[in-house]
Amino acid sequence: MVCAALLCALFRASGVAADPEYRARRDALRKAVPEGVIVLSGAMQGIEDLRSPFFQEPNFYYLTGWLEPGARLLIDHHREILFLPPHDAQRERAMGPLAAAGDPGINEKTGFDTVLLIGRFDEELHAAGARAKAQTVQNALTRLRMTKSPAEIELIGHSIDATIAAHVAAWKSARAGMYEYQIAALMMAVYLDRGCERSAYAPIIGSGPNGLFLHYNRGSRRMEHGELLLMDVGAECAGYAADVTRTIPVDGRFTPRQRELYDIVLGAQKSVIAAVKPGMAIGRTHSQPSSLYQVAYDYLDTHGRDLHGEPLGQYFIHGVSHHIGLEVHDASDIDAPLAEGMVISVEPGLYIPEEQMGIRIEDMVLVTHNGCRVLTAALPREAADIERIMAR
Ligand SMILES: [Mn+2]
Repeated sequence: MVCAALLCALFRASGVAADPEYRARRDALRKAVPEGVIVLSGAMQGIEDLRSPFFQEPNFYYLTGWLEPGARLLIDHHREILFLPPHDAQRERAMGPLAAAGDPGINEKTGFDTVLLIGRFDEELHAAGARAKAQTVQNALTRLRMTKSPAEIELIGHSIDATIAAHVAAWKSARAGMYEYQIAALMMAVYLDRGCERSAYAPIIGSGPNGLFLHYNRGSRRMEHGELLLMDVGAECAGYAADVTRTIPVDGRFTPRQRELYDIVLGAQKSVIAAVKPGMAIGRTHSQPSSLYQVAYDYLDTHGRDLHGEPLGQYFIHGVSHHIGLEVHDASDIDAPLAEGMVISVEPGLYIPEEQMGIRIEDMVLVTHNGCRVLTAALPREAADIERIMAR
């Protein structure tokens, strides 16, 4: 994988907090909340937390890039202070060296002019005087996070590349007799091998009837001939999530009915993608006449029929879009109109219990000044292309 120096530094990040982008984000937040005192606590991790590696709180990571536990941030109109826990020999014997206030070079390492021991926090908060309007800060931070910087879009691109490779690997391996967890395992192996930290969410590998469950993550079923396999799987690399779904035929060829329904979902997805542009609403109910949700619903409801001759709109049972960034369902005001620089999913689906079939196709798009760019376009979604790649 080739990447520019800055991005390489950010990728599999450690000690990247000094990147000026983080300071620029703090400046932007200070401007958005000029009156307030902003306090954020980073995630904690005890030495007894053995199940998962340290995972920074996303807002804290967004503002600091800091990846060690127990930190705190204070921003007021003229200062920004990073508070760090003191050195703890026992803890560092267990976890490896950790930074503390007073270390040589700590300002360069953190990107903060002022780094203090966490024990100084109360005193500094008192000195800052005014109280933050918590809601205002949250809203301002959410608004900042909704628009991705060029560096963030590059990082999301890394997550997408790794995720696409995982999906293609799954297509080439899937066959009747395999278990869902084996598909999850091979997909995760692809992106972990590329340096990604983790899955952005528990992989959803639903074969046959399990495709009906939106967040099915048990992965325990054996795939049978003639079934569909729904794979909603995305990597998290350098903190950024990918979120991609494809639905493929286990045997490598869609049946005529599977193909009919697949093409309807794909058609709905294409009409939503064509409708994405600044000013458009994502929408989540029928209350908004012009929204991405409505575009998807209208398409699905006017194409095809169920086994009783009824329209298919009733089988579209979730939202069509959400923001993606540091979190797979990223901080967002879902009612805010789209704007250039936002990254969202487009994921219509049909879930028909009577036919034991769930089909979802999910791509990630970047809102541009007059439309959108499909960031995940390198992963085919036409039925014929999927069948060609699966041909064996
Ligand atoms: Mn999604």
